Amino acid sequence: MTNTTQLKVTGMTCNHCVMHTKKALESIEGVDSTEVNLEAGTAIVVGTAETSALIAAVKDAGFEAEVS
Ligand code: 9UX
Repeated sequence: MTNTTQLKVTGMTCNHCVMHTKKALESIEGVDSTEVNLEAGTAIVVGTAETSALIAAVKDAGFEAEVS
């Protein structure tokens, strides 16, 4: 089932960070699209991937994430 998940992402300080987060999320199988916002510290992810996999990918990219 396709879900839209909103994550709170902390630690992003520039637009390059945003691209790291986007790439990390979009590299996960089942992720169709992402919208990452630097000012808001949010990532909206559309797809079928498990939330835990999304959070793990953001952490691997060097940031912190939680469901918001
Ligand atoms: Mo946003 Mo950078 O980093 O080294 S502050 S990518």
